[in-house]
Amino acid sequence: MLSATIREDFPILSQRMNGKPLTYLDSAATSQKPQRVIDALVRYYREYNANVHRGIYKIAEQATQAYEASRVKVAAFINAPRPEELIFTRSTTEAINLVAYAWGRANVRAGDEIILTEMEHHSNLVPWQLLAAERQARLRFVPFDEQGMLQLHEFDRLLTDRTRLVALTHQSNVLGTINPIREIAAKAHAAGAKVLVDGAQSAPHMSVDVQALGADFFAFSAHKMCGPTGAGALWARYDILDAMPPFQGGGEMIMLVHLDKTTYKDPPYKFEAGTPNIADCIVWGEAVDYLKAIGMQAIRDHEQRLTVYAMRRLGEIPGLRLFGPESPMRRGGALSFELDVAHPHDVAQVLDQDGIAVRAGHHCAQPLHRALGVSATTRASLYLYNTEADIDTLVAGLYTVRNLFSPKTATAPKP
Ligand code: 7TS
Repeated sequence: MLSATIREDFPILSQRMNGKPLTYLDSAATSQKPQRVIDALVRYYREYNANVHRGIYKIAEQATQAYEASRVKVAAFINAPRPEELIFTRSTTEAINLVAYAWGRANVRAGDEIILTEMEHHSNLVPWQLLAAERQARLRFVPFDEQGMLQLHEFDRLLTDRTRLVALTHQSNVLGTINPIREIAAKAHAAGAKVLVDGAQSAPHMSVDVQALGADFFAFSAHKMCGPTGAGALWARYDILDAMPPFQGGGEMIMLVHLDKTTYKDPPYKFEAGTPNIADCIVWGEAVDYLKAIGMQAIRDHEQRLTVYAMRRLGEIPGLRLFGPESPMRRGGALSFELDVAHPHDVAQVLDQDGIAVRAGHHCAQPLHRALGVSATTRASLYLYNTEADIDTLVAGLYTVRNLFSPKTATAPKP
């Protein structure tokens, strides 16, 4: 059980929104930050702000040490075999673009195929479209069924000796589906393909072991796991990184520069051109310490219990259709739904008046919504600081929406 005082770690949760206590249910978009993460950010700027890997004065060494210590923590968080395999980026989006640009251009040729799924976030779709157009490669898509589960027989059919890469999300940001990465990776490797896992929605919510998953690339963001915005990472196996050409060129990624040619540093520095996002990368380590102290299994268990409760309570609301797997074992706490009487944007707007923060729209997954046959959904997404009381507030808010848009069929939540 998570401690009941966890909410107190997050100062924003005691704020009011539109005169009501804030009920924050949009952690799939970004998580809130505990006080110690906020403090660590201020401490960096107040006490040891300096560029990394260059100064030989005291605070520059302190900043470099903290930056590299954070790399070690973030790498260990996903059980990476070596910290040098973890490249700091701006976000999941930048990490995936790094792979598409640097690895993709060196390894994908005309006629090659990349397998994605129909449930991808645009950041694990558009970079591959750009690469495929440039290389005359072909994208193939694994569909999902009415339960929001990938149709693995279709994956088996699409996987051939032309497949260079299988790139898919670990956990869907809309359906909540947790995909069977280990099984997919084993098959992909047997076919000679590499596997990229979009971990933006899994790393914050479950214990991740990139070695056990069998991934070759794993991308994730600090801001969805209690860390700051503007920091993310790409993990990849060292041999793959070592063979990859750089992504961006510039300072700090070089060994020797002549006017006509340059030799590069070893990974990870080869892929970290220019001054990195020092402050936020350092503070990400603080967020990792915070999550680890609570325990990722405890967080997963808490969210699973809350998801069961939320699914039951949402299921009581007339005209509400929830998407994604019915089994809480197969999903995380992203709860996307439609309500027959109101458009998702209207739902979110009415909820906002009650201090409830949810997201409405396509959640950067337009093809997924097309496959569901809807243009938009309302999404409530859970994290460690949410409680049953938040769900009750959401459910009461949804009855308000119902009764506002359909007064003739006015109903009330069950006591
Ligand atoms: N992949 C998945 C599965 C995501 O959910 C997101 C962000 C990203 C990639 C991109 O992460 P970023 O940190 O680079 O932006 N998802 C969401 C969302 O669902 N609502 O806002 C952002």
